[in-house]
Formats: sequence, structure tokens, C-alpha cells
Amino acid sequence: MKIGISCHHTYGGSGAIAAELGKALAAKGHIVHFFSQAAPFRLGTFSPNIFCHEVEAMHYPLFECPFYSLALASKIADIAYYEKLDVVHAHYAIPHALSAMLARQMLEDKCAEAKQFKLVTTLHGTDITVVGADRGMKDVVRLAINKSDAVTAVSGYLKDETVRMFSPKKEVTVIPNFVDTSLFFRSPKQEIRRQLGLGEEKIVIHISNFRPVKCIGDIVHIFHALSHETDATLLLVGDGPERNGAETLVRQLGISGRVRFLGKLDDIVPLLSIADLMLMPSNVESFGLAALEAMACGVPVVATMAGGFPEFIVPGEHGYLLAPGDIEGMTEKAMLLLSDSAHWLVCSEACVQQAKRYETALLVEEYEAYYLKLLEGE
Ligand code: GMT
Repeated sequence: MKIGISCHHTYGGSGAIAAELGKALAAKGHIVHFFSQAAPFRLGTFSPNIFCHEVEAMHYPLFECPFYSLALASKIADIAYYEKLDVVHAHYAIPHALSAMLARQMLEDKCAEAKQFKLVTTLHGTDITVVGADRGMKDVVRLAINKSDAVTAVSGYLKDETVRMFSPKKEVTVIPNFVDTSLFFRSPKQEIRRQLGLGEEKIVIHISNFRPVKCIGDIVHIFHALSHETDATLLLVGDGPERNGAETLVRQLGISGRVRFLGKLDDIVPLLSIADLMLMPSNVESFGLAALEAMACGVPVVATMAGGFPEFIVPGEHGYLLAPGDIEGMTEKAMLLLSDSAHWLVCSEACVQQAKRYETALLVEEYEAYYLKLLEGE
């Protein structure tokens, strides 16, 4: 198949999943064209079947903001016309699905006989729960969903939210996120501890784009409470709007020596391999890919029972799920995992087994079958 993938290139789960999906499809012999503002952060090295099209919006003094969505539509239409794409897969409803929808109209307008592509949209989370909930954006998100040929959501929770908020005309199919366990596995290196100036203390980790939904302040408060009872270090990986506030809070609480802000890093496996606990106290999370990747590396998770977490984290088996904002409860469970090594080991092994149920190969096959079914229905 010839598949176009339109996604955000920035640090975050939807871009990661789109890049991993494209790489896996290309490895299976499909031709994959990526459309994004810059190369997606997880794309990695050269593949003969992957083509990356960076979309540049035109700058003109009259336009205060360049029209990225229109430039994206033009680029998709152009490549679809010359490369005869079978499918365009939009990751995140806005603007990707909408731009692809416009691209179809451009294609038809340019040449009525041109091959038309099928439009698949995968909903990732805040495209529904935040952007879709905004009064000014709701109708445009609804249009993007209803004009897609097929719609998937990354969790049952997100499917239910989409149905509740938009009553879509088409069935929303759940295809969960995935992890490549041949890359994400525990392989602790003493060298990493040395480079970070760490001793043998326990490591608590959090990885995200530091948006308000991630509740970074709660992480700092949980760790502050933990720091009274353990000599653990907290590694904070990623960057975003809440980082400055978190840095200030860490200083105010007097735990600067115990917390490392590592910024955005592509290769997180070495860090997950030395981690003992992943903290994800998000107040909403459609799936929580970073938690699944941590589990694949044998790291139990303390997260919230919000959104998609309960679909793959079983409390007591893979970590614990508490109510959003329950700092005391999360601290207690985190302390349990850090102090009871026998319990930790059982959880860690169960996490690795659970992650295998979300193996990339299995879920990519589901997407492939999904595209084929759509094309056969032509
Ligand atoms: O929706 C976002 O905030 C951005 C998006 C991203 O690009 O990271 O995250 C969402 O998609 C991920 C991949 O499917 C999910 O793992 C995240 O849970 C989801 N974020 C939220 O629902 C907050």
C-alpha cells in the first residue's frame, strides 16, 4: 500500500505512535509518506520506503499567523496526486484530518479522474478532551471526524468520550497504542548512573511534554514526601509549559539536589532501565504511552484512574492507580513499591509481560488489516 501519515513532529505520544507505525509499515514493504512541520522526533535513520515531507507555511506580512493547515492540505494533495496514495492516516483530528479532507477536494478539483485516497483518523486524546471541548473548535472537530472514512481511538475511554461528545456518524474502532519490546526492555547500565552522578539509590522517573494535564506539581509534592523516607532521586524527562513552575517549586521545597531536569531526550530506554518507579499523576490521559514504555522496561507505574490507564495497568499487579490529586495516596503506594523489593520484583516482571500484549507487530497488523478492509470496501 502507499500510505500517507500526517502527524505532529513534536515531543509527545501521538507523534511517537505515528512515527513508530510508519516505520513498522515501511519495514513490511509499504511505501510511507510522512507529512509534518519537521521530521517526527522518533523517525530515526533512513529507510528506502519512507519519504518525509516537511510542510512549510507561506509567510506574508498580511498573515499574522502562517496558514499551516492550508499548506499541509496542499502538500497532501500534491503527493497524493503524483504518488497515488491509497490511504492518508491523520494522527490527531486537528488540523491533520481537516487538512486531509481539504486535500481530497483539491485533488478532485485539480483532476476529477485522479485516484482518491481513503482518510483514516486516529484520535489521540486532547484533540477530543481539550480541543474538542472548546466551544470555538467543537464543530470543526466534529466535521473532521464525520468526514473521515474511518476513525480509531487509542483507548476505550477515548472512544466513549468521542461518542458522548460528538455522536459520530461512523463506528469508532479502538486500536490501542503499542511498544516495540525488542527496543524497550530493561538493560541497566552502570555507566548511565555514573554519567548522572548517581549512586545506588532508587530512581523515580517521569517523562512527558510538561503540559498542565500532566500535573507536574503533584509529582514534585509526591517526591518531596518520599524524600523524607528514602534517598531516591527524581528524573524529570521532557519539557513544556509547566517546567519553570516545577523548577521553582523544587527550589522552594529544598529538594534541588535530589531532582534532575533532563529536558527532551529521544533515547529514554537507558533511563527507564535504571528506574524503579514511573509517576504519572495526570488528571486526564487517553492512554499514557510513556507508562506502557516504562512497563516494557520493567518499571511499575503509580498513575491515576483517569482515562485509559485502567485499561492496561492492573492495580496491585503493575503498580497502582489513585484518584487525580490524591497526593497522599500516590505517595503511600510509591513508598510501598520503593521499599518492598519482593513486591517490586513481582510487579516489574508482570509489567514486562503486560507490555508484550501491546507489542508493535500485533497492533501494526491491526492497522494494516483496517486499511485493507477499507480499501476492499471501495
Ligand atoms: O493529546 C495530547 O496532549 C498530546 C498527545 C501527544 O501527542 O502526546 O497525547 C495523547 O496521545 C498519546 C498517544 O496516543 C496518549 O498516550 C496520551 O495519553 C494522550 N494525552 C492525553 O490524553 C492528555
